[in-house]
Amino acid sequence: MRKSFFLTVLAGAALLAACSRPVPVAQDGTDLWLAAGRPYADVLASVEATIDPALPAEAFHIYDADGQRHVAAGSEAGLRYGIYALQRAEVLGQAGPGMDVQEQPRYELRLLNHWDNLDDTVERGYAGESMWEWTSPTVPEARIRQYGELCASVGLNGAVLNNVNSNPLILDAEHIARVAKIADILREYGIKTYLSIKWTSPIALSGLKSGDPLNPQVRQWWKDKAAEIYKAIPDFGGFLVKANSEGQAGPQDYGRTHADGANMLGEAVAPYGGIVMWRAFVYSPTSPDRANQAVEEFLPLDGQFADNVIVQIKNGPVDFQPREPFSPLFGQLKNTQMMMEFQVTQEYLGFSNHLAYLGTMWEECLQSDTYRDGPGTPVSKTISAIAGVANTGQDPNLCGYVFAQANWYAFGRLAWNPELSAAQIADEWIHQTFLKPDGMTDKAFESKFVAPVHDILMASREAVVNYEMPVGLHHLFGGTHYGPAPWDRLGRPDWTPAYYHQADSAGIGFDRTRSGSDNVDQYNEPLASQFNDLATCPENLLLWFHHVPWDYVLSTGRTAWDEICLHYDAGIRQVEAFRQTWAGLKPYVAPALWEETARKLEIQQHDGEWWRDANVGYFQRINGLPLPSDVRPLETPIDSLIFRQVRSDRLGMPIHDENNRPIIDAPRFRRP
Ligand code: GCV
Repeated sequence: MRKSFFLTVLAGAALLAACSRPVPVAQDGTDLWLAAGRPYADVLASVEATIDPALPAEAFHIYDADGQRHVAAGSEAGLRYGIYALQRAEVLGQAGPGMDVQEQPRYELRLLNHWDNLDDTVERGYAGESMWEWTSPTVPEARIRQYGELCASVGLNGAVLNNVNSNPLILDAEHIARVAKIADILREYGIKTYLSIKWTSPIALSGLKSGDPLNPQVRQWWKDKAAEIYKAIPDFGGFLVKANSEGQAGPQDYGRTHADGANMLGEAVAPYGGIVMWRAFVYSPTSPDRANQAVEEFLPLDGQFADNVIVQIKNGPVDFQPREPFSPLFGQLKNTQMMMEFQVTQEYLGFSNHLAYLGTMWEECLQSDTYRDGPGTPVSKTISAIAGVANTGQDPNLCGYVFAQANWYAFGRLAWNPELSAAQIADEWIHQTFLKPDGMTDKAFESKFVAPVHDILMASREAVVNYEMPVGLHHLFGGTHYGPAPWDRLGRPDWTPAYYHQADSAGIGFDRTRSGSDNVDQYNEPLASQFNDLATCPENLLLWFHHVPWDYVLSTGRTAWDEICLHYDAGIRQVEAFRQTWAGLKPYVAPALWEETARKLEIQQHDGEWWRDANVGYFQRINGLPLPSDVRPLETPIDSLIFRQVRSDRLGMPIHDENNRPIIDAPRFRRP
């Protein structure tokens, strides 16, 4: 009797446990952050929607009145943003009775830049071939519609379809007709279409002898081309231009300035309301400091650009590194419209293999005070537009990795409102992307799943900085931009890590102080003096601005060498901790997503170990110093890493073995 009673109780408890055990909802990441909300059409049908011309065009107002939810907006686009905002609020549990939210975007231009080539490869793309499928006879309408919805849901309103290293054929009749088809679809989602142009297009397409922006024939050619494009795409946005940069031709080849070139194109598109985005990513191998060059070339032109020209500036002065100070141009140009260029695709942060949430990096940049108009002039207030280099491709989940989707989302949200915190955006993204398991309370989901994933996201960028290039080190990459190559000192100096780390037996770091390249003086006071002085320079930028002896003591009481070693080790420990956390999250995530992330995190850890072993091992060869006692020994001796890089596939994706370790056998670097 007693025994059967216990058996019954046990069986009951087991049943209860089974019933209350969460059951993950099947999902595979192909819905991105629109996974959790009600379908757009349902949300729209459930409200009283009105266009109110009194509101700014892209603004919306969600409110309750007369027992009914209303969404009023200044235009169809504004209404779409309002409906998506409501959908998001519903997912976040912020759409209860009495909801009253009014918003409008901070910047008028919120664009993605696609570095997609006409042969369907994507420069720095890690999610498969071009999502536009240039080589296919038809345009991929379903994918473009999905892209349109995703962009609109976070408020993006423009897309540059092709690579800034542009192929002139993008402007031939055949491609203009194809671009028009894409533009017709994107328009339905409030997205304007733009193109990157090649400076020498008049020569390549029509046999002109010159590309001189002051040559009347060249000017007419661009006017005629603009007329042809606008005939096919009446609301065409305009041109993005990479000129006199990394081998691309430009107006300087004809003795003219960036302003001459940009204004010539500006004049061609002005009659149609078009704009020109002129990139400030310029540097030549002969200058003593690549970080100085954008200011050197663009400051003298301040005030010379036409009204419909905007200068597009990368967030940092070098090139999308895991950590850079903000580009000093943001604090220097006062009479030029400026546009931020962030990189959503993770060219330098582990491609679509590493979990690196970039919201924190962009927040750091946008909120940096430039002191341009006195204290309280953050980068976000010096710019009037924003662009992100896209991380999309043909992969079914569009980004190659579910966690890479967070960066597209974060970029869109910050483009809409640069005051949003990276933490809030991370929280939104998790709730919208991952479906709550069946049989799990909201409270349990928050504490057991959302909170730990949030913590991983928020720590992830710093982990990458730690295991790739801590304490202000930068550009230690090999040619693939995936993996370390601190030994590389052959070829064009400013394309080699040795140019950036300047390590020798005495010390390490790039001297950008007043006794070095004087990059510090491109910043406004008090930043210039703060960066210049070792005692006040932020230590996470120490080796960006200073060359210090290996035994220089930081505020932690440790030497520069020990600090470098410690950070490398800490980065790997962080990724180990992410893996451990993720292992515990298995009961709450669909198997497909859990497996993918578990594998990617393992790759990330192994890659991190490679970064540490290569960099620490190499610097140790130079300084002969032992590792500090509290960091773990290196795993792979430097002799088997030096002068080697990872094997890559046709699209440039690194290859890992069956144990998720990078295959590092491709020789690239000849011994000096
Ligand atoms: C599109 C870096 C990248 C290049 C890129 C360039 C740019 O150098 O490695 O792939 O070219 O930036 O932004 O123009």
